[in-house]
Amino acid sequence: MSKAGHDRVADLLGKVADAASRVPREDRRNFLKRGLALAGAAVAGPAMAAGDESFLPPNIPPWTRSLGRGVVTVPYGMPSAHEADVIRRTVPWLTASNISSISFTPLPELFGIITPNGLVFERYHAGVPEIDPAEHRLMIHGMVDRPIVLTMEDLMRFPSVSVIRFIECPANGGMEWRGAQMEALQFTHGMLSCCEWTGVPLSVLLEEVGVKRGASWVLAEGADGAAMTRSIPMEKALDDSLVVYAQNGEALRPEQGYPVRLLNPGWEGNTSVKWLRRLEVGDQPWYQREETSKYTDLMPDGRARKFTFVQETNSVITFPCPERPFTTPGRYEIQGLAWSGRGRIRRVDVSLDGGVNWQEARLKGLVLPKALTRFSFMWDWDGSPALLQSRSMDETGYVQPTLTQLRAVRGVESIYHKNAIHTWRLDQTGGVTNVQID
Ligand SMILES: Nc1nc2c(c(=O)[nH]1)N[C@H]1C(S)=C(S)[C@@H](COP(=O)(O)O)O[C@H]1N2
Ligand SMILES: [Mo]
Repeated sequence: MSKAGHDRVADLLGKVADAASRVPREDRRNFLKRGLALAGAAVAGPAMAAGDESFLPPNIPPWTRSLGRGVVTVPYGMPSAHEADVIRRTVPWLTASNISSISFTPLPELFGIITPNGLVFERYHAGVPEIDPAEHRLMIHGMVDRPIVLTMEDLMRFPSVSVIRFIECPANGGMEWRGAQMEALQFTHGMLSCCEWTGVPLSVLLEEVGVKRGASWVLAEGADGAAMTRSIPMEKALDDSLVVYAQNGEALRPEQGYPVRLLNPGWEGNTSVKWLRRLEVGDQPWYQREETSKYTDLMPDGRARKFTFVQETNSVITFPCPERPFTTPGRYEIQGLAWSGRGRIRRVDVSLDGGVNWQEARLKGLVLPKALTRFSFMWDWDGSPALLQSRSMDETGYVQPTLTQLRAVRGVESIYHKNAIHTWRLDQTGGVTNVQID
């Protein structure tokens, strides 16, 4: 990149860094003020002035002395108003408009491994189409014995499965390849979600239509204005690809492909074509835009890696992080997320000194293949600065590389598949910043 290019990126990143470190905290402060004002206004009885502790134990607070709101006041439940800053956010300079754009999952604020439907990151190339499921069809044709056009009702008559799987855009963290540093976990790793998906195995649908001898690829096409199209090898299609219509117990959200999308577990998010309208069976890939000009990785020698489908193992510490700093010295549970497109997470190590010493973290709760896995590490923080890192290993034995190792192999021209070990610098105040070290 030219000097001017570097300056431009630095300038833009500076602005984002400012915005990122400023917005959540200010939001929260204003919000708490607003929340308290609201609480004071809504209840009968004494208003609570700042510093008023009359509602703290052993006193009885006003909301215990009055009736709350009744059922179906809110027919579709929403989070508490006090959670109003737990939202998807965008990086405004990243895309020219919000039609072909991306929003990021608020990873710092989430618990467990499931991403709530309203917080799943969004990526679309031509906006969210308005689709009436009654008018939607899925056509399966090409090298098949019995081409079909399915209604949603037809599709839902096939036996279904439900699985918990992550979706990650391979551009996640891509801004960091050339040294750019986003000062918020939401922006360094937030093109990532994990839901319980329900639908029909693609293998079942392919069996229904009868794949002809010699067929080896499946083309998936979306019904959005971008008509997004990707070539999927038959091996994957018959292994664990799913045609899904539900996420986390309810119909897909419009942003996630309502009424139906393809899900290629563990593979780059781009292959999970949303608003799925067509599957064509063929004997070679179609070399669409999204697998040639985009979603290929430019190597130092000028050649490009193509069909880089798998999201290799990655991990990040989610607490502490820039949005959720430590406060006073004391005992903390460091937490984070690890995932691998090749299967289960076998092990996660944590370093407090920038990768010199490593200690094994505990894997919490469910450890599922191709799903987010939460890890935890108890630490007595004495108030000294530290360089916090996590390093995951998946069940194939593959270990997350350092940024230096990754750059040595791939150079710095890539955008996609940055799965390097991430470093947070913890300072004496408990504040956290994004740093890159060897
Ligand atoms: N039809 C269609 N499918 C699409 C896209 C799109 O623009 N159109 N974007 C893709 C990309 S680049 C990603 S990363 C994932 C994101 O899925 P999500 O929006 O459900 O998080 O959807 C993929 N499927
Ligand atoms: Mo993507």
